Amino acid sequence: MNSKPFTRSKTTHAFSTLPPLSMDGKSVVEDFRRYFSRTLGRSELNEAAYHVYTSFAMAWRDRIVERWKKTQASYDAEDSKRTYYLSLEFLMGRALSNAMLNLEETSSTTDALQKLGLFLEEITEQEHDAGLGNGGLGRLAACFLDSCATLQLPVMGYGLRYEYGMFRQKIENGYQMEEPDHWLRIGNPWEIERQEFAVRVKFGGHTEPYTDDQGNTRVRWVHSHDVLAVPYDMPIPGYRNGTVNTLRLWKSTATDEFDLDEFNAGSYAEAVGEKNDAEHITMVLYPNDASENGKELRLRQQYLLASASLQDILRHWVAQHGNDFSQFAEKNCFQLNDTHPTCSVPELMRLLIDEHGLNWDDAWAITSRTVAYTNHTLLPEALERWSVSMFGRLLPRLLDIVYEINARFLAEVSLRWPGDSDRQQRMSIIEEGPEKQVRMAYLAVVASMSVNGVAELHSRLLQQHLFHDFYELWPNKFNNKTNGVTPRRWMASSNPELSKLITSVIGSDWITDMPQLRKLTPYADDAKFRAQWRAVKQANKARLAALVQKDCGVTFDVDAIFDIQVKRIHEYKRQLLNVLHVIHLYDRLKRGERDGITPRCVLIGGKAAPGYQMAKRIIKLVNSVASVVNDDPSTSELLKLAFLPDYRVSAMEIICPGADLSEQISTAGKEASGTGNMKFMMNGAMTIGTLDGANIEILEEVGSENFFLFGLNAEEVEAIRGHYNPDAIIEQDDDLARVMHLLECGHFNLFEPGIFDPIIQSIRNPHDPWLTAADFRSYIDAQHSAASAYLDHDHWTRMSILNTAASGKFSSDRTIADYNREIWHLPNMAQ
Ligand code: 26Q
Repeated sequence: MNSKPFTRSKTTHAFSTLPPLSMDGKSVVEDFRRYFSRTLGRSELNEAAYHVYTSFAMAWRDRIVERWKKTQASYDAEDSKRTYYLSLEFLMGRALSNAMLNLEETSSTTDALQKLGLFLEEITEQEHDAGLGNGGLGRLAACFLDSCATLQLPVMGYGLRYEYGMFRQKIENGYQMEEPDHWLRIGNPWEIERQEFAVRVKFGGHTEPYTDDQGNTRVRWVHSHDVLAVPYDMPIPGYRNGTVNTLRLWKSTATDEFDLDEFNAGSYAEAVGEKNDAEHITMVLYPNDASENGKELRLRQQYLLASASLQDILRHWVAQHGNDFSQFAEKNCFQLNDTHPTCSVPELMRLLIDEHGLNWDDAWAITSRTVAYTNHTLLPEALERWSVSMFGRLLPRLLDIVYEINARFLAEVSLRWPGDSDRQQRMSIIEEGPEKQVRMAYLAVVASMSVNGVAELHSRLLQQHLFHDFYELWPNKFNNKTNGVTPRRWMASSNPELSKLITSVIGSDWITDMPQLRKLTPYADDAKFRAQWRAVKQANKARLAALVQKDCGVTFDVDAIFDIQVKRIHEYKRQLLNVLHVIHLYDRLKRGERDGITPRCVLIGGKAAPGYQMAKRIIKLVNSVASVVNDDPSTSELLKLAFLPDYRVSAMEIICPGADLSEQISTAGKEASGTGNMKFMMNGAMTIGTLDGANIEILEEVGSENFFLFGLNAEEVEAIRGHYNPDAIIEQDDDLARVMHLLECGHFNLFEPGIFDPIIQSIRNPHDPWLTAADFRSYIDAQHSAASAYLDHDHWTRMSILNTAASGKFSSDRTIADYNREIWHLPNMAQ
């Protein structure tokens, strides 16, 4: 498939000596005009908003490509160690404003555009979000790439180029509707197709032994149905440092050989049908952020990513080092983003043994020293398992290898704990039972040199529960890497006014050195600074209110407290608890209680997995309560509730700067980390939250006087199970009883009787895993404290400043520095 190089290589040399492009705004805009009128062939600026965006992006892309080539050439020349971040999801959002921020100041471009009557904001608005992820895990991968490039680390992302990203969410009659997100339809100026690096990936067929030239018995994988994986590269620019890293996304296509037998038999359509099957693999992102267990197409996606990426990496290795793998483990690291890319373990073994002739022990020494695994969940339903029969049918050679890994591993277990057959069964990578399963998390743990959770509590729970047996065997493998988010996108780019204000007092170094934000602490006592801070917050609230008006038709008053919960809809995240609080406030207002009530605007947003009925029902409840509350003239002055449709990265860029109160209210022990909590904190929101995930570390950094804490902790949650009695709690709590009564009498669903019965039952269920009723009282009390605190604007603004000042730990630069210091050991590659 490789295209032929030109024979006269002097031509290539000629390109590397092109003069650098000017960064002056005028010359960027000149290039933009050339792309618009000559390359895209358009003439009227005002009739072609999308083409304006594309040609402007192309002008910036040129400037990135120069730096990109240089960076990659320097990595090759230095032959430094590299890390590959393997992930089924990269939730990149928009690229243009990020590219402009990271490359250079943008003011001169803004001026040059204005001379043409164009506004930068209108242009950037044209870009479609790259929504190639579900939520936290996918966005984390995107923040990590930004930090790796900013820290000048040789890290490359590998993922899938889904034709359709995360579905678009519409709300009809209060219900979620899903629409396909064909984000590539109008083209993507940020990707470069690399046909020349396409690779073949095998599926199906079977394995057979054979004897090679040297008389060794080996195995080959035959009669497979192959597909072609074609890479598309996206540039990842670091913050003003000349580094541009790569995100390589695979698209599946058919190989060019049609099935000749079928073709000759006249089955043209069947032969072409096979082409379709191949193209289906990367057609769509699975929209579940917990589980969609056992779907064959999902396993095909996972293997395509693993196989294509590893072949690509090994090709590059062989081009540089020949077939000598003695230094491979010193020079390469694979970070697995959850178990989704864990096929990489048996696939690396297969490639090293079957394709490169290594023996088992040498291949295992390489694999087990290069792979590292990050876990993102404790929820049992989210742990990946594949039926052995499907796995073997689709990936027969990999199943052989998984069995061999397991046999050798169990031998090690029985050496350590002789005769403990219980433990062997518990730890086996293959789960026995009527339908045998491959436990992907165990495979990842066994093969990895490092296993990490994503916040202190989460990592501790992994060691004490999910992976306890493994922790006893290999305590040193286990570690924590508390998540972080990039301050470039989540402050500098999305909150320019706050960034300017911060920079005016402490300088701009905080953008790449977030702990410097601590220097803001004394300014919390400075009345003038507080006034400026509040003015910025009010302006950001106005921007958010405009979005809510446009997308929900609900009017938010910027003087009210903006109380916000945006994240995937999940029972463990307890959007339901939030709604119960809104109903409680509504009830109090209806009872005529007005004294000391703080005007409040509550915003909830997020997508439910299309098959998750309870989550969809919760969305309906939010919308039903919203229409009652907002339409009631006796409450709507003081209380508003809106459900924001189609929550996505670009919406969060407007939401988090405008938030006063950040809802982080999951049942303790269930949210691995959370990352939205960090974005809100940086932008000066106060958190109302449980002792869960990274909330605990946020509380530690900011102090309990600047955080609204409530609820059971993780130990208490486990201790209460077995004697939890929600009916008794409801009976003893007047406020909760009244809220339940409003729900149960159908006040919010007069025309659709019974639709909320499953929700009511879940609250009253003694086996409710999320313990909604248990935390109701302390949640209401914490909300009450927040509301009172908000009435004292000066005090609130003080706390807001202190939250930003304490948020330095939650930069993904710190997280990546931790990964690098303790796992990857990559050199800094200043350009
Ligand atoms: C699994 C099997 C089949 C199809 C889909 C999936 C699947 C896809 C996505 C399972 C899980 C996910 C995503 C999980 C996720 O986003 N977890 C979140 O990760 C964040 C980053 O570490 C944490 O902050 C959150 O706490 C965690 O919920």
